Amino acid sequence: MGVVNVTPDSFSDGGVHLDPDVAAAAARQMLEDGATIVDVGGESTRPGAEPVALDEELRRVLPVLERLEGLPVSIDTAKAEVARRALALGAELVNDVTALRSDPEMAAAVAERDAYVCLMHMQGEPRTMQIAPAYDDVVSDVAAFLDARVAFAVEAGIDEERILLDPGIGFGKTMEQNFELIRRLPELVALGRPIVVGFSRKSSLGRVLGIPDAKTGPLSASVAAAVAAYERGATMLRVHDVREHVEALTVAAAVAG
Ligand code: HH2
Repeated sequence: MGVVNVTPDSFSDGGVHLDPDVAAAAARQMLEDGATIVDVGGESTRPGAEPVALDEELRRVLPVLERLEGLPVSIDTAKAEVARRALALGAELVNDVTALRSDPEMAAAVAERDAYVCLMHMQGEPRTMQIAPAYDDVVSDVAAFLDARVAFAVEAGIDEERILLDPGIGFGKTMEQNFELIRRLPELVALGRPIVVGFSRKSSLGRVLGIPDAKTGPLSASVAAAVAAYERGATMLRVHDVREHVEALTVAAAVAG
């Protein structure tokens, strides 16, 4: 999954794709480079981010979605109206980092179109989530949360076969907790739904390299995290640098046989 952030403030690529022509061209390049789908988002969820109003989010993403009609697109949003408009323009997947908790209309928006949905774990909310993340056991807690969100989604009329799950790397987690989630990924795979992992460029990848106040991590570290997640059962890797990840994952798949 290639990341196309149409925002001024995303943590690693804010402002890069604000022009819809530039964003659409980047998305097409990602698909050419081997992405299965591109994830278009108009609201940053980086630590400390402030929410974006509906009108502004629509203004950012709709021109990009219009330019990508007919191509495999995911919409990264927590707002049902944004999801509805994206699905009407052909998006196939709704990537909701709040796992259907933020907008009471979101589950219906997904169900009425029989769309795919990615349910992600987050402790707290972006503005404050990195202040003091706390768990009994991070992996069991995330697994229990995701299991409960699947039950909620199915109850709301979403076909279980359409659901993907994501541990939410960096969303209310310390560096150690992020790495533990990858180490013990098989415990999330055991939930029975495909697992999405988004470790690309995240700050834990800079911190583990010895930069305590890193805001991002380098490409080499992103690729290592993606391969480690793949080897532990991840189905989809959400990444900014598609070509390099496709190359690395092709090799990892060849080794796996
Ligand atoms: N991470 C980000 C945003 N959306 N969605 C899923 N399913 N999983 C993730 O790990 C994930 C996500 C944050 O990364 P990015 O989109 O690059 O930054 P920002 O939120 O600052 O736009």
